[in-house]
Amino acid sequence: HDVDIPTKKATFGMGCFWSNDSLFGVTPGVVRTRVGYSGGTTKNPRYRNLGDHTEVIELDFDPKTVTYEDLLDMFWANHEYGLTTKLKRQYQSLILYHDEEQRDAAQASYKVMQERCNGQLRTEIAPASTFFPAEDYHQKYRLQGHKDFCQSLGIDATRLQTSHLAARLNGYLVGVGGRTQFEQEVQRLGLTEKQAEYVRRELERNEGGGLAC
Ligand code: MHO
Repeated sequence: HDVDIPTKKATFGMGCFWSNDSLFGVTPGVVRTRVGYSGGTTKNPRYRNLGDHTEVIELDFDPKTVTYEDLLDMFWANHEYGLTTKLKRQYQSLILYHDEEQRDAAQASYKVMQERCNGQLRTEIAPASTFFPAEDYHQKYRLQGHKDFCQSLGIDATRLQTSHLAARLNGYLVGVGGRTQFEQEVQRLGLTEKQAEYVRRELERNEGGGLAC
């Protein structure tokens, strides 16, 4: 389930966090993901009472495999509701940086995008502050649609936020990541042949769709 290597964090708001969770969960170099609320000041936000917080995804990534710049490219390319639309705070386009390097990279990519968007970009860049994990039912939302499968794998509420396998399956099951990549790592993920067959079936059924909220 778990991968024990040194990681760095990245935090992004890109619209509804369910689909971002699937997208980043299967990205090579992303080790773990969790979704939650951040970027605001109100205490203990909940989904039905977000205050001034935003839906964000928090990633643990292996900088030897994927760079923060790569992740920024994915950030810009995968917003649920676009980059220039006026949205409520819940869906704010948001980069929360964890160190000065991330801040500089975020600001540099922002400049390029701002030009491309004719000054209409609504993205905000801010230092990472308290991250409040979302309710269990939001974690690996797509994977949780496969209740029996989760049970057979021992994926419980805790593991939804800590397991590398859960992050991967949450993408593959909705057709993200692709068959080729799945076959390359299926051994490493430690699935039984029966479990692998189940994932292949869903992957093929959903390939090319699946991401929209
Ligand atoms: N369209 C979805 C968005 C959920 S996302 C966690 C809904 O209205 O339920 O914001």
